[in-house]
Amino acid sequence: MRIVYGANASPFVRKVRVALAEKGLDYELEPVFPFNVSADFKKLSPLGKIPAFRDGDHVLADSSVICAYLERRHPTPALYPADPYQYARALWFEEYGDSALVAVTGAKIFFKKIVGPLFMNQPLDQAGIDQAVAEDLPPLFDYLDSQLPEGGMFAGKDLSIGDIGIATQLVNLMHAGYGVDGQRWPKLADWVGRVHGRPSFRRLIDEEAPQFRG
Ligand SMILES: N[C@@H](CCC(=O)N[C@@H](CS)C(=O)NCC(=O)O)C(=O)O
Repeated sequence: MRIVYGANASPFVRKVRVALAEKGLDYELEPVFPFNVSADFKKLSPLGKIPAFRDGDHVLADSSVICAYLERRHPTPALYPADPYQYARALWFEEYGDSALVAVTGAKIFFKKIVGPLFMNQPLDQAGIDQAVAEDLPPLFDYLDSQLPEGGMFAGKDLSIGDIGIATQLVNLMHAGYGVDGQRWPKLADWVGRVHGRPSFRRLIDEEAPQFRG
């Protein structure tokens, strides 16, 4: 029995769920809201962060660790390229999503627009959000657009963990009401449409969206 522990709005939980879906693996989602987690949850995730994962007797934390485990345990379809350089690029873009991108799309936009006001009774900081959208996002999108081949993926020709790691952060951006301007970043906008259109992402986006309309 596989269990993903976490909230479906988390980009890191979504990264694991998309990897599971791409590999055709079933699982249950056990809801855990981050921040002030229980002592029992910290036995699964010592840093108290979501996601955690159970595969029978095996327990893991951290989306990157969980995805790497899934790849070794269920190698096909591969989400990590065989070519050494493309493999490293896939890891790089996963890391870029997990660090640089989430710092803006997560902390400065999704959290301020959705999590704080809707779930934590915090006032809306629209000026802070506007500033992040106008000043912090464009350099990240400039870089990402520059790294994509026309009609392609971030690391080799097939979907990889690098694509999933970037695309999952952009789902949160979309839930907050923002997107990638196709006039300014045409390759990135085209790529995000293709990746978010895959059944693995589409199903989760449709599941998550209703809770943010409000
Ligand atoms: N490196 C971790 C990051 C996970 C993470 O930051 N999750 C957030 C929710 S999106 C969390 O649990 N935050 C609570 C906290 O930092 O205490 C991973 O990839 O799983």
